[in-house]
Amino acid sequence: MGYNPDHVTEAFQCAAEENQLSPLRAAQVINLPAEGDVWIAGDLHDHRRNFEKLLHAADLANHPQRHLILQEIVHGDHWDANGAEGSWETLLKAAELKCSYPHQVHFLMANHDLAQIHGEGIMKSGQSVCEAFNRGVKRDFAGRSGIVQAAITEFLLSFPLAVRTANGLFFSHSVPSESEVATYDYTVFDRALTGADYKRKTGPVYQLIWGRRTTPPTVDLFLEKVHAQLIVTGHQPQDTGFGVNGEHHLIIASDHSQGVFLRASLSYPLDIHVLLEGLRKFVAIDLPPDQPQD
Ligand SMILES: [Mn+2]
Repeated sequence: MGYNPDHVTEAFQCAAEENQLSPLRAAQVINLPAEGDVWIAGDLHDHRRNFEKLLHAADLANHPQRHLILQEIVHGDHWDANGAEGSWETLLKAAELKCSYPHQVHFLMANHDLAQIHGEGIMKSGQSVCEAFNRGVKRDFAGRSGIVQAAITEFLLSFPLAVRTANGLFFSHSVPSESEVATYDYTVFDRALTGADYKRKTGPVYQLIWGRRTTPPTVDLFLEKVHAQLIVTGHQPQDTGFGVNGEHHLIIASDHSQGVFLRASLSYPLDIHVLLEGLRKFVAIDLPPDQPQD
């Protein structure tokens, strides 16, 4: 396999530090500058070809005012016969990308990240994806897997909860469920977190990243509380790549070939129609022939 556990550990540690110390970060939120553009993918779930396409198209090296937001990178379809799952490898590529472009690459905390941090069960075909992920790390790092595992946990814990823009966009993995929005603890974005914030069902971090099927009027209330005009989330699967939930909420998915990513200006006025024009399907992106296939 050829991965050096020390180098891998260092890459995850470097990326965690860059996440924590970003000058754009205030508590749990990244505030993007009002110039350039932002590209965001929905849930990736180790879709390696889409990840390569996204990096190729975004061309960060030649667009220093472009920001790229990634979410839910772990837990995909690369399983071996022994039930080990290999998404740590794409997570490493994302960490290396953060180290190479610390001011341009950002992450959003997602529920699969939190499950992996806690080592608790999200099941897929009767198997715990978190245990499968750990088996993948053990398989590939043998006696040194403990230190790699710890660095991965630190990296996932360093993800901010939200990214916002000066022109009214708010990005988070999801929004709290219908019944939670009115009483939600909105201070979670602006302070240091404690164990209680992550707690199953009752913690505001948990509620933010596990919420589903929130109705448009309730999403509007959430937006009012966070002082934003539009929200883009992942989390809810989208067969056609995206879904529009009312006039202010766009949901995107990036874990299949019909998936999409979004490009938006950081300086021009936006509404849902402008946002929709910035969607791009992964099938429309061609990779040079030497790129890895998925
Ligand atoms: Mn999710």
